[in-house]
This record gives sequence, structure tokens and C-alpha cells, in this order.
Amino acid sequence: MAAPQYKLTYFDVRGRGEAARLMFALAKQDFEDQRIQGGDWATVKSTTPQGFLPVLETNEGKISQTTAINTYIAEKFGFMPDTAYEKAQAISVMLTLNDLTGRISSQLYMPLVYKVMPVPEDVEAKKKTLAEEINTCLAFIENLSNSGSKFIFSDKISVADIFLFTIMETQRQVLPELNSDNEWFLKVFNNVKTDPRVQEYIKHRKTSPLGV
Ligand SMILES: N[C@@H](CCC(=O)N[C@@H](CS)C(=O)NCC(=O)O)C(=O)O
Repeated sequence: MAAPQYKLTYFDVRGRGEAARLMFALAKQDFEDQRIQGGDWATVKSTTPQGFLPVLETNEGKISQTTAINTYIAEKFGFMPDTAYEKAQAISVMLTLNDLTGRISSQLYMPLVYKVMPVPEDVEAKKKTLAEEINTCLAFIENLSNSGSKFIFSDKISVADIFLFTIMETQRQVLPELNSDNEWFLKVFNNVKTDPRVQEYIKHRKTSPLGV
């Protein structure tokens, strides 16, 4: 049987694609990291299953939707939690963070970071609302976590920790005024960030033109 081949197609930013890249790095699994530049997107869009990215190509077929991609990689490389209940909760965490990302992206990243939309007049009100939504989302994740452990479910890193870290890393960097002071979240975030394998990845990862 041929060795598994993986190709991740995403934009040249971290965003929804970074958790997949980080899991491949932690698993020491080679993959093709195809990064689409803005000007090429119109051509690439029609080749994707649903008209958006990320897309993961595997030797079994193409996978569309961030949560499906992350779940697949996590199952293959040992980043899913152990029990059926915790697996479902990990997916719930990822879907919650993915929804949040969509709202932050359309309301703030597009105008302020990617600069592809005019800055809305009520930008300060939007920041306030989204900061509250971030806190609500983190409180939801904290509530289903095992609060005594290093990561969300246990002392073993899972796909939910990796997605939480990659999504919040970008958010904290580009919109620091939205940062949460939830102590439980800061503990898990720092436990992921200071993992020596994650540090090694961060040291060598490709930077994007936008720095995110
Ligand atoms: N539900 C999808 C949403 C994907 C999504 O909105 N991707 C954005 C980039 S983060 C995109 O492809 N935008 C370009 C477009 O929609 O034309 C997922 O979670 O993967």
C-alpha cells in the first residue's frame, strides 16, 4: 500500500489551517502545505468541494470543513481524547471556536487585518460584543474541562487544545484589546505554547506576509 500522502490547501495565514499544520508537525508527518495567495483564489475556489478553504487531500479523497479535517488528522495521529464522550466534547469545542472565528473574521479581521472591507462605523461596539463572546466561549470550554489537568481533558494534548491554541494565538496577536483574562484558559494556552515540540514548530514555521 502506498504511503499516505497529504496536501493541505489554505490561505497564506494561520487561521483555520494552522491546527492541521501543527498536528502534522507534532506527528512528524510530511505534508504539502499549499498556501493560496489572494490573487489566485478566484481560480482555486472552483476546484474546492464547497468553495472555501481549508481542504485536505488524502489518498482516500478530499476533505472539506475545518472540523472534519482536524478530526481526521487527530484520529490518524493520536490527538483525539480517549473516550467517546470526550471525543464528542472535543468536536463540540472545535465547532464552537470555529463559529466564533467566523464571526471575528467577518466583523473584524476582514476590515482591520486583511483590509478587504471598509472599517465599520460601529467597530468599537463590535469589539466589545466579540470580547464578550470570546469570554462566553472560553467559559463554555472551561466548564466541560477537567480543571485540574494540564490540557482541556487530561495531561495529554488533544486536537481541542491545539485548535484552541492556534485560533486564540492569532486572535490575541492581532486584536489584543479583545484578550481574555480567564485564568483557566491562560493556563491551558501556556501549557500548549510551552510544550517543547510546539516551541520547535513555532521557531521554524513559515511566516505569512500578513504576520498571522
Ligand atoms: N465552515 C467552513 C468555513 C470555511 C471558511 O469560511 N473559509 C474561509 C477562510 S478561513 C474561506 O475560504 N473564505 C473564502 C471564500 O469563502 O471565498 C470551515 O469551517 O472550514
